[in-house]
Amino acid sequence: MRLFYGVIMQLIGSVPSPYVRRVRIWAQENDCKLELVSLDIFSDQDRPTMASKNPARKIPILVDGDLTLSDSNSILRYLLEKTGQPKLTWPQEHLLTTINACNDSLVEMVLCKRSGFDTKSDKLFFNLQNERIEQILSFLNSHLSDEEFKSCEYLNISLYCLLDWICFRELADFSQHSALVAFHKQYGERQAAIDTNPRH
Ligand SMILES: N[C@@H](CCC(=O)N[C@@H](CS)C(=O)NCC(=O)O)C(=O)O
Repeated sequence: MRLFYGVIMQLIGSVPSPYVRRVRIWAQENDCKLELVSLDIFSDQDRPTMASKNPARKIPILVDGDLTLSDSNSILRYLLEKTGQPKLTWPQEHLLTTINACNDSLVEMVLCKRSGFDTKSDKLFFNLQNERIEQILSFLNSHLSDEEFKSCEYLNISLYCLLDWICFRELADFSQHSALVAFHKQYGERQAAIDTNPRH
């Protein structure tokens, strides 16, 4: 059955972004054609393109004909509906929000580092992010075998993108969490993970 026809949807984003990568992997795994418009979102040249599509000035952005959507969570909900697939259950939403919180904290820390702050210094903002990141990684490590997690493709994809981005950017150490290490290695063998690898 041909699910997508007409104009090909565009995904505005960048190759390293873990949020963009989630959508790309999901699309590849679900035979959903997306054209990636790859931007350097902090460059003077590309920033206006992003800003013209999303006042929040964040990626990913999906353009499907007249419809523009931002935020990976909304984009995924839209694509699930479009392909006639069930929504995430509430426990799965909770797990996704938890993965997002860890990812968001890491994005904030990267931006702080790029702004010249010492993110290891004993400051409330950094302490809160570091605590959240550590606690969530530990929580996820012990919930990988939960049925809610295992049965949800998008949760698997989102966690993989988070963990692989952590490794790629050397942002945190999860080597003591053996379930996360094994999951990262195993998911990384999937073709969609290989095809979206930001290292090449
Ligand atoms: N909640 C958003 C987060 C997206 C996000 O943080 N994207 C980053 C790139 S990985 C971004 O655009 N950052 C630009 C900024 O914070 O100014 C989502 O799920 O799409």
